[in-house]
Amino acid sequence: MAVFGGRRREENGAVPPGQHLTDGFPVLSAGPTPTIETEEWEFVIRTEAGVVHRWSWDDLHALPSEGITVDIHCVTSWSKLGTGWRGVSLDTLFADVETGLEFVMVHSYGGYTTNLAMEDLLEGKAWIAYEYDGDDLDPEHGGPARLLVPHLYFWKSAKWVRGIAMQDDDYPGFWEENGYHLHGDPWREERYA
Ligand SMILES: Nc1nc2c(c(=O)[nH]1)N[C@H]1C(S)=C(S)[C@@H](COP(=O)(O)O)O[C@H]1N2
Ligand SMILES: [Mo]
Repeated sequence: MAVFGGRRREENGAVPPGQHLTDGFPVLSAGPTPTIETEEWEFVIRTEAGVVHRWSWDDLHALPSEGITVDIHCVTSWSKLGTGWRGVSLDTLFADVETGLEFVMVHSYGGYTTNLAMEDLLEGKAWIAYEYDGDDLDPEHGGPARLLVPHLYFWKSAKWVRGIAMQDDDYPGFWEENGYHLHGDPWREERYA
């Protein structure tokens, strides 16, 4: 067991440069935690043609879900290894979406936004997650549901996710407008622009 512990993994390079491990689960929110009833919750993808794909809470749960075990990395320098989630792959949600654009803006209940490239959302890289550690996702961690994009710094994993709008360029979201990097790869230390 010891060889799979944090220290050995750190020595193996599992922790990106400039990061340290935490066993806790810090809460980082730029504003108050919004209350969203699952009866009212919806997730939408809007294309450049104005087509809106819409999922209710029940619609989301009718889709195939995946258990996801991933390391997460906050730009404020904490990393947490082996976090366990359940959610629906963005590949599933984008299956019937017709778009020629390569960038998106992710929108949250409460107004938070973050920009992403399609290549960081598809092919098993991102999920709409609604369970953490076997339980419903806590509101403070983004419940009812959040985006999970673990290969990028955790500010890209929008809590209280509400929708995705296709955009024709990599226009910045909330933190990106305030100096964070447009992309945010922790292995390249893409922290600030
Ligand atoms: N809607 C929303 N999503 C957000 C944030 C936020 O302020 N609002 N903060 C981001 C940042 S900076 C981080 S590090 C993670 C923190 O998630 P946690 O509070 O579950 O640890 O959420 C990200 N997603
Ligand atoms: Mo963060």
